[in-house]
Amino acid sequence: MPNGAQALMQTLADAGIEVCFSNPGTSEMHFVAALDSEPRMRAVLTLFEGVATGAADGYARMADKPAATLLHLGCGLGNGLANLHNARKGKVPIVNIVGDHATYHVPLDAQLQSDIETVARNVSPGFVRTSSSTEALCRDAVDAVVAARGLPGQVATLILPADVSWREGGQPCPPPPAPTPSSADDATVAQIAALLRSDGRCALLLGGRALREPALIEAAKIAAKSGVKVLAEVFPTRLERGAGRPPVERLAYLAELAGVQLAGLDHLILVDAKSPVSFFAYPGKASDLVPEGCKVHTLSRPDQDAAASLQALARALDADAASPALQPAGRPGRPRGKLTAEKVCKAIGHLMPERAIIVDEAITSGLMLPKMTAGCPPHDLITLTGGAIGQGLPNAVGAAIACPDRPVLALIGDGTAMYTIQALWTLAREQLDVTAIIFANASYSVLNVELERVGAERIGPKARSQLDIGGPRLDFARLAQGMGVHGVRTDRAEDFCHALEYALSHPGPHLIEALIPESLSGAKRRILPWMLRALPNLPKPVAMALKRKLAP
Ligand SMILES: Cc1ncc(C[n+]2csc(CCOP(=O)(O)OP(=O)(O)O)c2C)c(N)n1
Ligand SMILES: [Mg+2]
Repeated sequence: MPNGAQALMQTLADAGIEVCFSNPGTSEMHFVAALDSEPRMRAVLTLFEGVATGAADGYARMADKPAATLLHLGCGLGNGLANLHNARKGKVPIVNIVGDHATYHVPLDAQLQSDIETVARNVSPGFVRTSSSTEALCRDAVDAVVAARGLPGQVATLILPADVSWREGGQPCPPPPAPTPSSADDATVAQIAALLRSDGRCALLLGGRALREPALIEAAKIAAKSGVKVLAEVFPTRLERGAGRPPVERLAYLAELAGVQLAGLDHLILVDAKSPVSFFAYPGKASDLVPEGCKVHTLSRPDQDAAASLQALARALDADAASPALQPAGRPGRPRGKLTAEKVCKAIGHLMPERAIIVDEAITSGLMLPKMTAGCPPHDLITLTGGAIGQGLPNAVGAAIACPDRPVLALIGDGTAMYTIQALWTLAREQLDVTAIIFANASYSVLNVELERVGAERIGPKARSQLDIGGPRLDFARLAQGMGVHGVRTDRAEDFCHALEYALSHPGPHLIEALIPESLSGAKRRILPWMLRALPNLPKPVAMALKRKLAP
């Protein structure tokens, strides 16, 4: 009979889990040893738990099924928490295997003893279980996989005491078939169809799975027939976009700009999306972004099939045969001269390869990315769903493992890059086809904008210094080289284009450090809060034009 760990490994593989992103310790040694008993399981070592969890997130977004993580007790899980939070917000499935002390060792309160379940509950509220016996372990694991894969996907945490892992008597357990999700019922579809036929101004707000191509096409057909506005949530888990696909207008990050997009609506119809709220609260500003008098309806909940629900709505509106508006192909020209964030985005638009996966954690430097890449060949866009930075490089690891035949471009702010810089080492070790582009503006630039926006009284040098990462100057090209990744540094658009062409034509990983000024600085930054405050009082076309200029 296999031991617990071997049976668990087989059970996970039987349930379709093929990758384990790990950072192990002593309590996980039997699980580590069991990796060699299961040829279907790929083991990917990361040098920090935040890389393991972020990689599992990126993997699941692209593979549409969970990976496992292997984490070391409460502290290891805690180190991985920020990216598990991002996965939770993105409704992404992950199965955490967290090692624990042997059951009889727990009461002794040894050095690494901590309350793992409490750490886990924050990110996996739907499933936290400490397996209590080797016999029950595989049943527990199947329950974890079932909970994780959803719909909606979620983070499930299985805590594995060392003795449960090492004892004989493991009993592999087959997974149940995945259930077929329901779609919106007839009454809901009929009610929403009636709204779309009425005189009221309506918008569909798409999130989660509704941002994949099949759902987008249905939404675009509905829009072609009924004139409904189609919006996407601010930070999509995975948005399928590019030439030949229906374009969709994303809600803006800045609440004031989102307010302009939502102004005047009578009905907001949610499709696998949350009703929109401001990212943060600001003194004197509304947190709920739904305009006064606008009613919120739900076509499809996160546990339902968004594409099928939209298809039912299209049928109810006789829109099945309507022609959806599709994004025409087109790329920006080749940028020249001194490098800026906008020129980096332009170069990416100019050179983006076919079937790319774009991970966007460029923060302020990515403002022009949507515009510059709209007409590029079809690609997937992964964004920062939970706002906890340090997601992008780990996501790129996971996305590249999920889709080994697709190029991955990870666009990362310099501040953000340092949270999980260890991901570079895993990129090199696994020889992943990832090009990381670091927007080196030597600043936590977005926080400078926020400092102006929150209305802080006086901003002194001590405050400013907390947002300035320019001294000592980070050297990302050398950090990359130190972790086995080919790295270059550039401050000219011509050189950047050459570096990107080289990276895209030679298997990765690569890192290109783009030395750029802040996108929002000086007068632009000072005027921004005033402009945002003025927006609600401007005529809508003027306000929309300003919105498009600031955040296209
Ligand atoms: C886990 C976590 N810690 C801190 C923050 C606060 N935060 C938001 S953006 C940011 C700095 C981003 O800097 P950078 O990546 O250089 O982008 P830039 O603002 O320069 O465009 C920080 C520290 C956060 N969002 N998440
Ligand atoms: Mg920065």
